[in-house]
Amino acid sequence: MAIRRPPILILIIFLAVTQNATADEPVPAPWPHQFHALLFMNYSGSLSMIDLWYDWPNGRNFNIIQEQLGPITYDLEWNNGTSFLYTLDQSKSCRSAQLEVGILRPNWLDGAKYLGQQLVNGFHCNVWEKVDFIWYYEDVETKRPVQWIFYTGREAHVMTFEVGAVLEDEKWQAPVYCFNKENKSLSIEGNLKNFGGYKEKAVS
Ligand SMILES: *[C@@H]1O[C@H](CO)[C@@H](O)[C@H](O)[C@H]1NC(C)=O
Ligand SMILES: *[C@@H]1O[C@H](CO)[C@@H](O)[C@H](O)[C@H]1NC(C)=O
Ligand SMILES: CC(=O)N[C@H]1CO[C@H](CO)[C@@H](O)[C@@H]1O
Repeated sequence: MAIRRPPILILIIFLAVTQNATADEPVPAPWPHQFHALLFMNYSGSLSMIDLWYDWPNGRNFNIIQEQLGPITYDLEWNNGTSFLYTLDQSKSCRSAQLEVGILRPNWLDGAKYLGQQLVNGFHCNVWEKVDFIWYYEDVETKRPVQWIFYTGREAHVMTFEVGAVLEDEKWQAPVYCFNKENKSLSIEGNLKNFGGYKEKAVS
């Protein structure tokens, strides 16, 4: 079910973007079309590690979430809006969702509001804020992301950032029980929700 943006909204977005783009302010680097990152996550002291595989040309995005001393959750998103959230353990849990938008576009940070520079964990960063939803910190010199923080306080610290790395096709196959209607035990939490909220704001 596609959402049609009314023309007036497009005009408002256009004005907001052009207004922000003053000549001397830096803009965030677009995301590389394919990359692998290891993220150290902290949500009010609840820690996890995320293996993030972003793959724009193939229209897919994967978050493999290791909770501290806990389970691994696989959060697989396709650009057609279908998402699968599953485990590969005994519980064989899987939940799928149909979102109105696909994965983040490489230029999803376009129009972010520049907030200046800040020293973050020893990295000299440019800082932007996007739709009161996410604060994004990028290394001034290398243009690599250093961290992003959601409005909920959930922090992602970028530990590695391998441009061009691609996960093999067979790893993107959701398990067979994802296509069985009775497996609904996982709730849509964690990372899916994080960017899901951003995307809802971006289209609404
Ligand atoms: C995680 O964040 C909390 C604040 O929400 C902070 O007190 C704690 O030190 C952080 N833990 C780590 C390991 O960074
Ligand atoms: C979206 O693509 C995935 C992967 O090819 C597929 O499993 C899923 O059924 C598709 N969803 C829709 C709504 O077509
Ligand atoms: C939680 C749950 O219902 N799990 C079931 C998912 O489906 C597989 C078979 O495909 C069952 O073995 C699990 O018990």
